[in-house]
Amino acid sequence: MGVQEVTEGNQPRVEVNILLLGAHNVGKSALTVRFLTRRFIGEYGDMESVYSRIDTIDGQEICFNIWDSQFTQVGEKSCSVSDKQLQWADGMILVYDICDRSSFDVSLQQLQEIRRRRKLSSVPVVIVANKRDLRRHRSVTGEEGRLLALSQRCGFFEVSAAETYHGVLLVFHRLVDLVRERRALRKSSAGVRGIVRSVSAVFGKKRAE
Ligand SMILES: Nc1nc2c(ncn2[C@@H]2O[C@H](COP(=O)(O)OP(=O)(O)O)[C@@H](O)[C@H]2O)c(=O)[nH]1
Ligand SMILES: [Mg+2]
Repeated sequence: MGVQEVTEGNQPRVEVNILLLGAHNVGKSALTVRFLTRRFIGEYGDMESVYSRIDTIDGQEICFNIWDSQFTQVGEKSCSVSDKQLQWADGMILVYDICDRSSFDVSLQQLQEIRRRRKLSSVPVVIVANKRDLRRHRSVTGEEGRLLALSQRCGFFEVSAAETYHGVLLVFHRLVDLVRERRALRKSSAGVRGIVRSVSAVFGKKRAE
């Protein structure tokens, strides 16, 4: 897990591994490319890859490692998120297409799968409703997306990878905030556990007498 690699300003660079999930054709690659290059190119092919980009946010260097995954599901009940992906990711972006109802179902299913398999170290998730520019053909309302996010403690954004860079940028930055909050929380609770342990080591004996 990665807060390492000292940079010039003495502030350690923060590494954040972000996994994009969601059904086929929802715009995972479009969102990734938009974030990396600020551009929308239209056709992306079916490449699966991990990309990196370094940004400075509030004086802190952040290295985004982005895994643009491909949706594969063999059988009805088989897993669509691999163990490797689950272990690798510090945070996830779950994408669906607002015009494709079945892609919304896939994101619900993937979310349940993630929550079930990474129960002990729950991972921050941001749900992204993409293709907002096509809202005339919408089949999933904003409320449905927002409710799903609320019920599962996820962030939520409705965006258009085709139309704007800014909305996409917000998604990635929000996820990084959540990941860093989670790390700080884990660190401070580990600290408290350490104090409790040393206090018990000193007083434990007395208490046991
Ligand atoms: N209108 C519109 N089309 C989009 C948007 N995002 C992606 N697409 C298109 O949807 C198709 C699938 O996108 P892609 O990124 O390859 O989806 P992936 O399979 O989830 O990686 C491509 O033809 C994209 O140009 C969007 O926000 N609006
Ligand atoms: Mg793709």
